[in-house]
Amino acid sequence: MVEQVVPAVGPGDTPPADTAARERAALAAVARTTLDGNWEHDHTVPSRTLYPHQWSWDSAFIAIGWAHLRPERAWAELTSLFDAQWRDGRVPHIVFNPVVADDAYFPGPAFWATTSVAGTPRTVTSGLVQPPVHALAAWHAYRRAPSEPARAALGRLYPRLVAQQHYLSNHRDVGGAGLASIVHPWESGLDNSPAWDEPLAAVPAEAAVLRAYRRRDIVHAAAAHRPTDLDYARYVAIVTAYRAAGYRDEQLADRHPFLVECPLFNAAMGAAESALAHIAQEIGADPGPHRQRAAAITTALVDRLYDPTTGTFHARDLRTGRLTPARTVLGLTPLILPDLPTAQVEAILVEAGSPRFGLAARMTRPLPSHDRTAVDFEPLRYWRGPSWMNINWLVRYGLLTHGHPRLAAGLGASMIELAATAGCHEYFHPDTGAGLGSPAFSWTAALLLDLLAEM
Ligand code: 2M8
Repeated sequence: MVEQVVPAVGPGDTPPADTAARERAALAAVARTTLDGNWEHDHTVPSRTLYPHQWSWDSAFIAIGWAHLRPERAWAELTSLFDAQWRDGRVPHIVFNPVVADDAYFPGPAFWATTSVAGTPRTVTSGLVQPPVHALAAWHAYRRAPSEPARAALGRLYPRLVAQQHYLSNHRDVGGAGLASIVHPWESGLDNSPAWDEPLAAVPAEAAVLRAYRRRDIVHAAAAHRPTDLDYARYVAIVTAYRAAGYRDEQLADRHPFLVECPLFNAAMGAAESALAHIAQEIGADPGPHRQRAAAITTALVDRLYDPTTGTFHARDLRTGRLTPARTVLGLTPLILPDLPTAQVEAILVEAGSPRFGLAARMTRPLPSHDRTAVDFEPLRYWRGPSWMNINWLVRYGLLTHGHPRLAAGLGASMIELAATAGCHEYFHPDTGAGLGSPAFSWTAALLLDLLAEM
C-alpha cells in the first residue's frame, strides 16, 4: 500500500496561531513520536521495555492512532496480528517477535510452546485471547481515513474478524447462555482488576512456584504497582492447566480452574457484531446476521451480568455461578453496545456519575479503573485504581453512541489534560494525574491522537 502521511493536527507544518492550538500540536507531536518509536516493521509494541512483542487489543487501539498518521500502518498492524490467528479462529493475545530474546518478557515463547499445537501459526503466540475490540477499531480506523486501499484491507480482514467471533461464540460459550467466558484474567485486559479476586483466590497455587521463573515486569516497573507474586503464581497455574490440555476448549467446565463471564469482553463481542454489520455493508456483504447476533449478545449480557440491586454490570464466576461483588469500571463498558436498553444506559450513567467514578460534563480526572470509594481501591496498583486511556476512550465512545455529547466532551477534555500534563504513560494516578507504568505507551498515544482529531 502506498505510504500516506496524514497530519495529526492542523494543516501541515505551519505553526498554529493561538496557544491552545500550539499546545495541541505539541501534544500530537509527542504522540506521534511515541508511536513512531514503538513501530516494529509490521506492528507496534505497547512499550519497548515492558511489552516488547505484539499484543492483541493494544494493536486494535493502536490502529486507530495510525489511521490519523499513516493509514497503511493501521492496516499493517491489524493484518500482522490476524496473520497469527489460529485455525480455530482465536486471535492470540501475544504474538512473539522471534528476534526478541526469550527472557525479555515473562512468560515468553518457550513457556507458551504453541508451535507444537495443531492449527497454530509458525510464529510463537500465546494461547489466550483478549477483548475482541478489533472489528470496532477496524471500522473506526476506516472511517477516520477512508480510501480504496483501506476498503480493500477492510475486505481482507472481514472474514478473519468473523472467524474470531465464531471462535468466541462457539468455543467459549461455557455458560451456554450466549456469552463468551474468559479462561484467564489476562484475557480480560484488566488483568489485576478486583473483579477477578474471588475467582482467582480459588485457583490453587503457591508463590513458591515462581522460584522456577523470573518475572520481568518488576525489572521495568515498581513491584508495588504490579500484581503480587501470589497473583503471578496463579496466572502461571491457569496457563499451565490450559496448555496441558493443548489449549483446547472442550469440557472447560469440567477441568479449567478459572472461568468468568466479563462485562467488557462480552460488550466488545457484541459491539464487534455491530461494527461487522457496518463493515459488511461497506464491502457488499450481508449485515443482517451481524445485527441479529449483536442484539442477542446484548440481551444475554443484560440477563446474565446486570445486577438490578447494584445498578451496574458485574463479572459472573462460572465456578460458583455468582456475580463477583466488585464495582469496577468494567461495569460501565456495556455502554459501547448500540442496542443497550435505556434502563441499563441510565443505570450506567448514574453509576459513572457517582463519587465512585466521577463522570461529569466538567471533570478534573478521567475515570479510575476501580470504584474510588471501595476499601480495596489502590491508586498506584495497575488495574486496581489507576486511570487508563483505552477504557476511558471506550466509555467516551459509548457516551457518544447513546447521545451524551456533553459528558463525552467532559471526559475527553480530562483525558487530553492528563496526557498534556503527564505524557503518554501506560496509566495514571487517578487523583494526582501522575504518569505510571511505561512512559512511552502506544495505546495512550494512539487514542490521544484520535481524541485530538475529534475534539
Ligand atoms: C498488560 O498485560 C500483560 C499480560 O497480557 C502483562 O501484564 O504482562 C495489560 O495491561 C493488558 O491489557 C495489555 O494488553 C498488556 C500490554 O499492554 O499489558
